[in-house]
Amino acid sequence: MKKLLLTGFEPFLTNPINPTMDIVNALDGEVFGEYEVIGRVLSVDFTKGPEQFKTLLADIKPAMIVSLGLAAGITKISPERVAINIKDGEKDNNGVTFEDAPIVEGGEAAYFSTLPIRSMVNRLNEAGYPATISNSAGTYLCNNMMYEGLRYANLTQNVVAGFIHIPASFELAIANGRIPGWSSRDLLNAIKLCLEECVKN
Ligand code: PCA
Repeated sequence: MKKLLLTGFEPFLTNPINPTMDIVNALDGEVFGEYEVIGRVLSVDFTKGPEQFKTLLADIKPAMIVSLGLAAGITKISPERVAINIKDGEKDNNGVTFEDAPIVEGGEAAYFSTLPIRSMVNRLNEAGYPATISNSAGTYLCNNMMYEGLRYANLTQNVVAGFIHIPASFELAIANGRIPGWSSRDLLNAIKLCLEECVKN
């Protein structure tokens, strides 16, 4: 059976919870079409995170890579359109920051997602879930992992990759106090619908 690597992230910055963890743990071992999901949680660390991700890619040899990240404050499930070759912004969980730095020295400026981002948004909207395509994954760890996934997909035959940002869960919204949230059940259901669309193509 083909492998679908589904990644999430640990908590970071001011977020004591990362709802992507529960989703990837819940879907680990599930089957979607011809794919078995391998769910894994990555460190929010510019050194460790990409290393863990590359080790998983080498070990699992996935045919599909779907990475999830929390974007605290958004209200809609947001499949990302593009990853750019830049690291910049806030401290990672090891206290490290970058400014205007490339992820890969001399690498491609950007990669477009090869997941069916429009179909995912349409499917979610039809199911009653707010969703939209996002045109920037930022310049933090999420963009970094999306870039690495698409770089791998570009260097490897028959691999597709991409990234989906999700809103906070109710639990995180309560802990934070200033951001909107979704129920964990709806977040999980929405990602299941996204994966159903991904495995159709
Ligand atoms: N979101 C962050 C990194 C980890 C996560 O879940 C981001 O959007 O870059």
